[in-house]
This record gives sequence, C-alpha cells and structure tokens, in this order.
Amino acid sequence: MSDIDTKPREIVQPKVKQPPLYKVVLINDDYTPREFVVAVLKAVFHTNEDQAYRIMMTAHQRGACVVAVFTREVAETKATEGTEAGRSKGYPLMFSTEPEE
Ligand code: TYC
Repeated sequence: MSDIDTKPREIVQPKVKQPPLYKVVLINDDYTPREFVVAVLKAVFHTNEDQAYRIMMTAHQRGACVVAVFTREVAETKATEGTEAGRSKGYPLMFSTEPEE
C-alpha cells in the first residue's frame, strides 16, 4: 500500500455563481397595433403566435407583461431591439428591463 495520504482534508465548493437575471417587460400603449406587437414578440423573443398573442393581450389588459428573463446584457439588447422596432414605424411601443428579485 502507498504511503501517500490521498484523503481530502477540506471540501472545496465549486465556484459556479449564477449571473443575476433581468426581466424584459412589455408596456401597454394606446397606439401600437396589436398585430405589430405580436410580430415584434415573435421576431425578437422567438415566441410562437399563440404565446405572442397571450403576452400582448396581458400587457393590453393589465398595463404590462413580463416577456422573458435573461442575463442583463441579453435583456437590455432585446428590450432595445423591440422598442426600436416600434420606433422605426412611429409607434410608442416600449420594452423595459428590471432585475429579478
Ligand atoms: N393597446 C394597443 C391597442 O389597443 C395594443 C398593445 C398591446 C400595445 C400591448 C402595446 O404592449 C402593448 N392597439
């Protein structure tokens, strides 16, 4: 038998801290056409038609709806892309981001 003691003396926890997550929130407005909101949700967030329609209607009825959750940079990029898509057509469509609790 070997003289080398291979028993670990301490338990080292793996350093795998998850990055903080951010919600992308769709804000209702009175001007952007419903079909356009649905098209933007499909294009930017890769939802299907049914998911996009439900998200749009929830924002329409409640004032806002969480679309999805991402790391901060991805959330900010997608919120900007969605907001810019509306802006390019003259609509006040707005996506915001907020840290998840
Ligand atoms: N309220 C808009 C309308 O009646 C549709 C709409 C829904 C706009 C959701 C923005 O985030 C939104 N045409």
